[in-house]
Amino acid sequence: MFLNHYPEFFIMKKKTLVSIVMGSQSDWKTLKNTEQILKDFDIQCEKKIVSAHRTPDRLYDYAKKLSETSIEVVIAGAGGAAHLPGMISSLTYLPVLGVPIESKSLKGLDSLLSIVQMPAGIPLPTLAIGKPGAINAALSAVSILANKYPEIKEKLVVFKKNQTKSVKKKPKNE
Ligand code: RP5
Repeated sequence: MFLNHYPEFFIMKKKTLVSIVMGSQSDWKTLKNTEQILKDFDIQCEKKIVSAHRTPDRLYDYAKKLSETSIEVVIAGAGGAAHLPGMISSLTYLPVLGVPIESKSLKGLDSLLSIVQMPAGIPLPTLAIGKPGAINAALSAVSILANKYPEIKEKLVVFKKNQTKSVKKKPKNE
């Protein structure tokens, strides 16, 4: 009976549903925040380094093979001339969420503009620069998956309620 109500829950437990992909090892300090949120929701994810410019063949292989995997959402982070998320979006039908990494020279404005300014026809929902974007990309993936997996939806509802409760009505004196 329980199985009839939550069939997807049991499938979800075994499957890797999210792929976190980054242009460089240096992006991990931002995207580890994405992984942490997904862990909090018990969502399995994989992590990969794929550079649009340094490893173009790896990028093509990765994106083309996504459809043969259990992945349902891709979170792609890159910095500077950040072409990775857009290229992945152009090569797959899966939803791809872009995280602009805060770059050294331009504080991530370059990353943001490279990711967000996609031509019509290649969708790439783009989050904020840096850690807030990394966290919200994970929560966006949670929202997408919540439409299909009741267990994830329940956790998301609780998360939002707790977040609201945690905001004090008045500031504490310091
Ligand atoms: C991009 O270049 C990466 O996404 C990274 O944010 C940036 C710098 O890479 P590293 O020089 O730190 O490897 O491709």
